[in-house]
Amino acid sequence: DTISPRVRDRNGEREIHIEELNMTDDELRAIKKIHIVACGSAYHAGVTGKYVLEGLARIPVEVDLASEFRYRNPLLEEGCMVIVISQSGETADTLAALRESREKGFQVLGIVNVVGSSIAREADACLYTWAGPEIAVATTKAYSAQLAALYLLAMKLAKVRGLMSDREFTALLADLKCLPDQIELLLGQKQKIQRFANRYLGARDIFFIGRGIDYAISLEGSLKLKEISYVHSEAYAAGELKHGTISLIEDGTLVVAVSTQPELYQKMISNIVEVKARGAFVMAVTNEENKAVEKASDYVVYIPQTNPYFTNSLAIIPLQLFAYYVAVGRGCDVDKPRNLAKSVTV
Ligand code: F1P
Repeated sequence: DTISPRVRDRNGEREIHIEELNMTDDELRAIKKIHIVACGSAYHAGVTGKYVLEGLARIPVEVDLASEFRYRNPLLEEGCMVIVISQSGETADTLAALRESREKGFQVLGIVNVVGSSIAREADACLYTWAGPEIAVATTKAYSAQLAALYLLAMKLAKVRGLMSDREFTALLADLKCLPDQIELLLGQKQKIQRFANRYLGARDIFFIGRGIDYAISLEGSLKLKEISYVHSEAYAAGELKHGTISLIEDGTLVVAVSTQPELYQKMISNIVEVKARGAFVMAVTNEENKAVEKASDYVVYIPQTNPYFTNSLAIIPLQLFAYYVAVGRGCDVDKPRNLAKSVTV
């Protein structure tokens, strides 16, 4: 049940191991609902987690910003497990959410990178992401590792709940194990993405749209761009466009359309057509088989074939590269984004 979240396990460090959870199958089967609480990129990993956990394990999942959760006296139902996700394990709002949940008698699982951190120590169970100590302020590696941890948890829950056979589990695990090499392949496209990013160094606004799991990745792509390049950016669920957002599209506005879910290809093409009709320039991030999107958009980046539940791990790479090259092109120090701290402890 292991998967390396890293591009390559260069240092021989540890891999995420679902058995580290230390929860029995009966305990896992008793979970009726999951409440994920986190901040920033960890929250975005949680939004992806909601789609994957609900899809594979058929457990209802709510995702909350820790800064909201802690101040609204949240209602947690019996049988609910709280999952807090945090790279540092020290984020004040996330830690407060953990403490409040435990005080109310709920079991808390931490998905944490820093060993021995407050969240790791205080959670009832902990799944370490083992993304290494050299974490950037604008999380990239830890985010990928958080996704891998959530996939594994969803698969484990699906298996103990009798929703996934051993064969299906093994097949999904094989797809997971391909991700590091597929990420390497995507990194090979960095020059192409740099050339594209260079056209947008002076952009005023950049929008990201997607549906379902692609909405989750749009949120993270937009955050990465904002935090390291200081270009204003928003992410929208593509179906929300016509409820107001469409008025923000002007001639030449870049819209990044993420479309990795085959059952939603057609819907996304309609959204691409809608924004193009208002003058947008559309960069699509999609699967190779989705040739129709190539016709509908102005620029395409393809991601390698994987299970639809895992596409965020691949689609995030071109979005991170895009944010990186816009930032570098604008002369920003990507390692020290202004006003941001590696962990927010107050
Ligand atoms: C949460 C977070 C990071 C972000 C930045 C500020 O931290 O929002 O996602 O990149 O470092 O804090 P954590 O709880 O995951 O440590």
